[in-house]
Amino acid sequence: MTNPFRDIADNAKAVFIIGSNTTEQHPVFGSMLRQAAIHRGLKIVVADPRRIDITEYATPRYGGLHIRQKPGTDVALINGLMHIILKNGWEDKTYITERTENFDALKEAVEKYTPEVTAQITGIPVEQLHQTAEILALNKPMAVIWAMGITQHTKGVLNVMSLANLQMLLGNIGIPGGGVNPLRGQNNVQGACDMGGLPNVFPAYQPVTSPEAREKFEKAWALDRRPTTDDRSPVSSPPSPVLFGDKPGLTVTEMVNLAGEGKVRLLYILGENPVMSDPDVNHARDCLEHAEFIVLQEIFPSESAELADVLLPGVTFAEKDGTFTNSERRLRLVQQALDPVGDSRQDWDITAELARRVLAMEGREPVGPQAGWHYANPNEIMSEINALAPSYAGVTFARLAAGEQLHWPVKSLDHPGTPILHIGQFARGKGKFHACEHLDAKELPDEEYPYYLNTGRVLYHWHGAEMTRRAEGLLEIYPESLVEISPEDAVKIGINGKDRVRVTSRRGEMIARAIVTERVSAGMIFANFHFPGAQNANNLTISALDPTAKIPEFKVCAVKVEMAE
Ligand SMILES: Nc1nc2c(c(=O)[nH]1)N[C@H]1C(S)=C(S)[C@@H](COP(=O)(O)OP(=O)(O)OC[C@H]3O[C@@H](n4cnc5c(=O)[nH]c(N)nc54)[C@H](O)[C@@H]3O)O[C@H]1N2
Ligand SMILES: Nc1nc2c(c(=O)[nH]1)N[C@H]1C(S)=C(S)[C@@H](COP(=O)(O)OP(=O)(O)OC[C@H]3O[C@@H](n4cnc5c(=O)[nH]c(N)nc54)[C@H](O)[C@@H]3O)O[C@H]1N2
Ligand SMILES: [Mo]
Repeated sequence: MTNPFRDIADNAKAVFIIGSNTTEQHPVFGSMLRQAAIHRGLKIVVADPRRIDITEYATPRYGGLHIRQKPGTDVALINGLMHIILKNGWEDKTYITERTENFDALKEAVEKYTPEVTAQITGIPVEQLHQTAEILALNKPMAVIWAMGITQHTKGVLNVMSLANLQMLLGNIGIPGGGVNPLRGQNNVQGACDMGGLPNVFPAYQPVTSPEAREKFEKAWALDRRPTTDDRSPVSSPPSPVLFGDKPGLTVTEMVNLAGEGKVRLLYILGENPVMSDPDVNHARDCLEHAEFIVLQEIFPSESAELADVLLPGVTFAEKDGTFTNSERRLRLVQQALDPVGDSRQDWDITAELARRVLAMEGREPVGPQAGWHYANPNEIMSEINALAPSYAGVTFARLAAGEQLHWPVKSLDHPGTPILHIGQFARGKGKFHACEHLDAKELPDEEYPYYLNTGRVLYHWHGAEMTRRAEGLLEIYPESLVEISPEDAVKIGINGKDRVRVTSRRGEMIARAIVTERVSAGMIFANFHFPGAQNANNLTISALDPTAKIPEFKVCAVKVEMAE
């Protein structure tokens, strides 16, 4: 997020929530927004195919609106809104001139997304498009908020660029109460990305393709060159350091497919449950079965444990010291509250020992000062982070323990952190508009598979639900997978209440109980991936990927629905 939660809740005049089920999936922020609507007149516009809970506050009574697009039509919707904004002269002309470039290309691209064309593609009435554009443009500052409804598409990157276009057009980036605000998912996924848990960057987003970045990390992490069996060089020559490759690695979605082709032979999986969470999971399981060796580091023997050759018991958040970085780039101190259970060990300690053993087996010696994997405690790891990741340079456990609220970049020990990004200037200098065109999703409903399948989560469970299916109270409230079906479609299918339905796609089937609800509109159903086996929506999903981000199209595929018995 460019802006903190509290800043948006206190300072935004309007928010545009697009593809985020905020009150169920980010309940703390969701209730801050709800409070702001009630107490200070924050206007909430929601663009979501489903009537999610936050839409109760996106009504004319609160000065807001809920618009329901067809799944996968967001680029057309956002272009259509920008078309109306430009026609009315509501754009921020000074901001565009001073802070952006490539505006003409954007203008040209949105020209053809007239309200009529946009209504045709998105299914949103023309009148509502006008109302939406007006609320978003005339209430400044306006913050855009999104989550997986925007990113989990084959054009997820185009969706995100379109939202950045909208915010630059309105001059809403780099100001309090505005910004582009993707809500992150897993509690520390932001921190994992910051630390280089991505295939193309070192910690703090320093690209592996950059010679300066590689040189810096080679100095810190280099090993001596491993003598190979055909090495004829004289023994007396000094070992030369192993250089890092300059090619980005694989994303997780690519690894699984390549395992199926025998090109990835070993997988070391930490805290992920692919047998539940991967798209088209029947195919994913086949691929994983092809891998020669799978190591799984977990806190429970999950569904994926059946595929693993070795299980390494890690520890839960309550048994750890360290930091989590949340969605607003704020570092939170995590302090161990419980002793680890049984033979389990700290996740970092397991990984470090594995690394040391591999080094020893290969007879390699660390050359760089930070290459030996000898950490006594998380504090030492944080010192290494301070030295190598510029945006975390000034983050220490001591500062966090003293109660400082540090949003990265924190450039030095006396730097106060950066709650709002891009004030005055963008990281790249001028903000660049990207012209984006609407593209259809990979698989759309047809005669044989007439319904859109939309997938996601519910309030009471967490993904593969290894943790939440162990909580009795939660299971009492939400004991099994439910498939949301509209009242109109329920009549067509012949469902009467909570009957069991069989949902089929080109890739598999799911059998679960229906819940008849106006949360979904006619022609689409919504299912989750919290329960294993036949109840998992990922039996149905498609593994089509966004070409740049390689994120799967979890939000759109085609299915048929019939009574199961
Ligand atoms: N209780 C609970 N909370 C969680 C999680 C959990 O499992 N349980 N998971 C966490 C994680 S890792 C993540 S990533 C986040 C996810 O948080 P969200 O992205 O908010 O959750 P999803 O259920 O994926 O729902 C996305 C929203 O997008 C809408 N949507 C579907 N298709 C489209 C579309 O084409 N366009 C638009 N604009 N919207 C669409 C859906 O109707 C839904 O309201 O939640 C986090 N919080
Ligand atoms: N159909 C569909 N599929 C989806 C999505 C969707 O919207 N629709 N969303 C996708 C998204 S956004 C996400 S983030 C993924 C989530 O997919 P996963 O990451 O596979 O799901 P989790 O259930 O969160 O798995 C985390 C595992 O880590 C373990 N764990 C928890 N804490 C620790 C720890 O401290 N140490 C270790 N070693 N292990 C730990 C838990 O027991 C759990 O089994 O699902 C994706 N799949
Ligand atoms: Mo996520």
